[in-house]
Amino acid sequence: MTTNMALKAWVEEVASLTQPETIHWCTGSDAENQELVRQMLGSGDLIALNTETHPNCYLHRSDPSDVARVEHLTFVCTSAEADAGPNNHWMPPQEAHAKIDALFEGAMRGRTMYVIPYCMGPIDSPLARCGVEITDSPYVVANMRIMTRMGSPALARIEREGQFVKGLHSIGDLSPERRYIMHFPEELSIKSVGSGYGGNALLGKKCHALRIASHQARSEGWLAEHMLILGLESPQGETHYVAAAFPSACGKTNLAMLIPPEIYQGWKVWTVGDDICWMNLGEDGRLWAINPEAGFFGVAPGTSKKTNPNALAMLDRDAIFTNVGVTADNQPWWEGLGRDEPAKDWQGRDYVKGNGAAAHPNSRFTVSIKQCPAYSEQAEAPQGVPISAIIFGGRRESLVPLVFETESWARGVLVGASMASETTAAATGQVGVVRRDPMAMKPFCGYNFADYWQHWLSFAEKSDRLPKIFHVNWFRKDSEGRFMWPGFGDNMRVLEWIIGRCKSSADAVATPIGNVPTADSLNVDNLDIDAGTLAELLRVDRAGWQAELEQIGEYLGSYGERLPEGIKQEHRRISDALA
Ligand code: SAT
Ligand code: MN
Repeated sequence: MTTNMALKAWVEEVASLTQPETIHWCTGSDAENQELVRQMLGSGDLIALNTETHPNCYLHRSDPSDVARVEHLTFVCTSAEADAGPNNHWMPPQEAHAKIDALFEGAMRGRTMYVIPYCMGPIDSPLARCGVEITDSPYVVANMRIMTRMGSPALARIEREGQFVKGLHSIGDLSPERRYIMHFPEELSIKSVGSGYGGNALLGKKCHALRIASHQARSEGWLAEHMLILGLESPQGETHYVAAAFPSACGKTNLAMLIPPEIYQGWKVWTVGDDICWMNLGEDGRLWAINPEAGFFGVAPGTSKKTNPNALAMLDRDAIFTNVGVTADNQPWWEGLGRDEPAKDWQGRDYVKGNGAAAHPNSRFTVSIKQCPAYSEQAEAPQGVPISAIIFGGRRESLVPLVFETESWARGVLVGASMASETTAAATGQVGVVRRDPMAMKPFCGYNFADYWQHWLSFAEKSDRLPKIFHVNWFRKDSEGRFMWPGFGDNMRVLEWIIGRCKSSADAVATPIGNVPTADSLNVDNLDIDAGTLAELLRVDRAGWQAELEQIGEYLGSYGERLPEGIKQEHRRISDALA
């Protein structure tokens, strides 16, 4: 229980609405986790995997109609519709409460209601924020235990500070017709019903750490972003930290823990986070970042010894797998693993070749960040890490160069605001359609994008030591549909150039959209890439960009009156330079 009266009253109120059989306050202890796992093995919520190859690893199969985020059922419920913006689905708060409370009525009958106090960020960090999730899903508890600092220390902080974000979750009847994910940023609260999957159900993640936190960050003067954080250490022992925003399922986890190619002797990448980044200005004028999460909820398919050896190394113990296939000897399996054969698919059916994928394309692993071989001790630093460069990137098979540097903060904000990417399986809906995904925050910004861009722009008035902003694209394809850039570990070459630009030691050519590497400033030693392909990857196609800028202008124009002058100005400047 708790000494915080607001929390106590809320738990009582929720219990009388949802009518659980029992209430369990989570402490986060090992014994508690073991008991939960035991119960879930009994109920079939978890399936034990091969204990020799994968000790303490479990498989969860979600309902086949519940396998990804559902953006069309996700609402931001501010009092004024314009505050949620054209980028969000909106409902008036009262109507939203009424609609969703009706679905919570009696929803936990016969079930245990878990109360999960959690902290997003290092437990003693001034940048961290706490929340409490109430859920009837033991699977959510097990995941929150890995993904957040959960249990007694978080409750102690809540009792000290008094403030916390309220998250109410029930799997309900898992029916897509009775599924909603509602956010009430003005009340610092979240209500989610009808889904047990990932970002819909682990409320600390996208719901709190992005949608609610972005809203909070705006009023408090910081940034809550959909970014990985990595440290790049040179052979001389100098470490630069980089934050990078890519849409879901575009390789953030791989980039966050990449292993540099052999020619990069003595270089090392340190992982601080793979998905979310909270940044605040330090007294020194630099942006300091923390990873609010404590684990990875990573995409399994495509993860192999070749693409991400660090990920593979952390997945052979103490991990939860969701919707992957299994081999005949009960090891987890997914497309692109590059070893063994599946015997059962993600729905537990016998695997038949040619009859669909064994692992769902949005199948996931949940694992503690501390198991990552590249784990950075700085992930626990209360003050965070100082960011030298911010990278934006999308999945674009044409036009967008491998990398370019923006000439100023305001230009970087425009480039972030104009980002576009092909959609992926991380959300339900069509895959492979190019859509605008500003700062990779389209599904996650808890308020009007126009105000969000203004908030970003405002940092230039507060500091002259802000990070440099870059844009990258690992996903260019040639006329035969083959990827032109090898990606994965070789992205190190682009990171080196980026850090080189931050230190004024790497060369660049100015173009209307920004600075691209000179032919010899990007290290392509030992890389099987011909000069023509490299030139194409770095080329700025004027006519193509003119058309792109026109589309960007139309998109930005849809934000109407609220669109910041600074954004219009930068858009005009690039358009003029291209004319
Ligand atoms: O399901 S999550 O929203 O947590 C994963 C993602 O889409 O990035
Ligand atoms: Mn994400």
